[in-house]
Amino acid sequence: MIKMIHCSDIHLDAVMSGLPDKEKQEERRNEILLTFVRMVRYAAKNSIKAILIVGDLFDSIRISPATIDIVEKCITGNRDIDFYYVAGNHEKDAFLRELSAIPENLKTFSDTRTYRYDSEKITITAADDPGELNLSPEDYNIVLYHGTITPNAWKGKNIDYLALGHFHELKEGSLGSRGRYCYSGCLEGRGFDECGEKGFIRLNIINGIMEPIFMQASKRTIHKVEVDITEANGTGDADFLISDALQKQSIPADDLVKIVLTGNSSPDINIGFLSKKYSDDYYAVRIVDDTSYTGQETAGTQYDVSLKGEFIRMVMEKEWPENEKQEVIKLGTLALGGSRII
Ligand SMILES: [Mn+2]
Repeated sequence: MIKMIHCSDIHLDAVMSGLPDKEKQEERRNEILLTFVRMVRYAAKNSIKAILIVGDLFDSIRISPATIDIVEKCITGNRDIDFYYVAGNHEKDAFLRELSAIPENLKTFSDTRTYRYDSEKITITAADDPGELNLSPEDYNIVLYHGTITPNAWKGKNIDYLALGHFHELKEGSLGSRGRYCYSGCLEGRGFDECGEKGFIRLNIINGIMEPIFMQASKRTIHKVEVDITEANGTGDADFLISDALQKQSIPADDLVKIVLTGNSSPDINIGFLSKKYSDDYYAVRIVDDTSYTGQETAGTQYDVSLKGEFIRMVMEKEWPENEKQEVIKLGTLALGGSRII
């Protein structure tokens, strides 16, 4: 049996702009690096033979000296593990340029496109295009690719496991009669748009049969909690509904919470107050108003850079009677929110 890890989109050194203060931004930046280190330690402890890093290991072409140092030590300090690395669209060639030397166990695909574990008949190939693949049906073929795929284009190529990077959510699917593809998602949610469990894929390959297992790895999870506030007649009611929704999920105080308000909005919900209140209960909280327009919020929304804002601005410019404008805005924003109008 051979054991591997598939990970991607770690985005080391990313700025966590969604967090309220600089201290927490810095803390999260370090936590991402620590989670990467923890994953490598897990690999060493569990006799993992290879770590497949499918792009966006770093967030940009600017990598801090401390981060490059830690990553380099992770690789050189674990000579038994082969680190396979393809660059992502974020870091481009910055990682390899910043290294003082390319460690022997860092497989970059710059000279060799396919590596092979002969005893297990396993190949690992980096692909830029499915058309360039020429894989033997006799082997167990793993292909690395960072980007968006059309699964049909990768079928019939003798791929057993297409290890993907680029999307930050776990996503997998079939490649027809042989093989499957998988986006591992990122190791840590970096902002409130990256909710849910994050981690890596552990691959156990035995005699050409492989079982991928998702391993939760993040230090903190970003939870998404939707709260319908249609019944709320003010901030106090909304507070009660939010509190009720949060209590139904046992979210650790160390985690982050994105509270999405849905339904029809009521006038005068003080989101600032609610954000402040719940921020004391968790590591960080973001309240997002995703309610539909009910006639009271034109003044705020019309300046939003959203489809809803765009729509309201368009209607407000018309020379229609005011009550007709309000009716059109109401129906239009309900439709944009996915509600049934009739
Ligand atoms: Mn990415």
